[in-house]
Amino acid sequence: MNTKSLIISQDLCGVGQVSMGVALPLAAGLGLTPYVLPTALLSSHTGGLGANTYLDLSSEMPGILTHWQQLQLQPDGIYLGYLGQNAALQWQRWLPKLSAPLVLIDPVMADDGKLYKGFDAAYVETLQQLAYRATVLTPNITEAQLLLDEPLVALTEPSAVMALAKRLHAQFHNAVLITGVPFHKQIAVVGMDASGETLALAQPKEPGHYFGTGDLFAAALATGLLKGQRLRQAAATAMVAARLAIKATLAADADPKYGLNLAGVIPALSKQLP
Ligand code: PXL
Repeated sequence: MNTKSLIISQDLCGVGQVSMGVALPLAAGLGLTPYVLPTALLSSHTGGLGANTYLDLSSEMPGILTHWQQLQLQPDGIYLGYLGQNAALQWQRWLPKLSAPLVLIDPVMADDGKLYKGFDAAYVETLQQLAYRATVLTPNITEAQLLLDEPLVALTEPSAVMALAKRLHAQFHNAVLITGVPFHKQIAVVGMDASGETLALAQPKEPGHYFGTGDLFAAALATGLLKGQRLRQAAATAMVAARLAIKATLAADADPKYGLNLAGVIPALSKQLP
């Protein structure tokens, strides 16, 4: 098969386009072959749209993955985002049984010093175990601190964030990109590649909070890497994707709780990617 294949495993939210709702159109629209493994079905994301439903789909995962093994799919990449505790435990069992050159884990569980609704210390521990199997990790600052059992403090100095990325790299031996790093009036991604070479990229920050931006960043990063970009280049591509989507959301005057406007992202990225 010429096209690269990517297992995408995270939740599917009916309203509030985040996680699978972002990753699937992006990966498919850019020509990857997605293998879709939803971990939960929610009426909406959990970030302030009211009383969301939550159907845990983790009990389906062993059957699905067993079938995929029979198909001998040999994915080029595996991308894990928001999972939920039971699905994270399934991945702890299943990741060692699969092999893929790219294993991108976005340890979605917290932001701004707080765990998201529904997550607890046991979830943090499971994600710490999973992180050892990642080839690329994309936490925000809070998630990076949780992965390292460090106090959840705001970091304002880029050097402190770089030091955090170095500690993650030393602990988990993979490429690390810490996302959403505030840097004056900009927003930065700070980290290092698998060999320990550092990188820091910044771009202007739009005011406000945009749901799904981290998910879009991770999905675009996975796509860029599978299409042969180096980490720095793929991170730059993913930052452009996030900025374009935020600008389109702003231009449409849409409530950002309902997710990002992806209309311009796929044409723009397909020009940058082979
Ligand atoms: O965008 C991250 C995310 C993914 N999945 C669910 C969420 C969120 C953030 O709120 O609630 C269910």
